[in-house]
Amino acid sequence: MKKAPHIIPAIVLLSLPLFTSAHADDMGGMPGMHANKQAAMASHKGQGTVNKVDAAAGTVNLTHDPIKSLGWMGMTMDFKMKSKANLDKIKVGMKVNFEVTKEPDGTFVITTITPLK
Ligand SMILES: [Cu+2]
Repeated sequence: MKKAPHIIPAIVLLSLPLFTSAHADDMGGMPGMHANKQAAMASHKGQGTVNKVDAAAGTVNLTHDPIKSLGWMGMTMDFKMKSKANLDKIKVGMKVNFEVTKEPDGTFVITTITPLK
């Protein structure tokens, strides 16, 4: 709930024990959104603001704008980083550009993240 306050609470409550990613939750009720292979392979560009950086875990919490190529609405969520090294220059409060891809296990991973200029 804290990560994605706009998700319908009933869905969050039902889904939290089963999924760790906010998108696994909110897309569970929208079959087809993330199901096509093109979306799984592609890199999707997003923009957002950094709320939290966990360099040790290699995760970042972002409030991101809608990402049309994924059918995502804007939300606040945790992302795993493809490489922890990408977090070197990322600080809390920064506006960032990022690219996200879907891993075979269904999680969304940030491949690049750069401060907005
Ligand atoms: Cu999201």
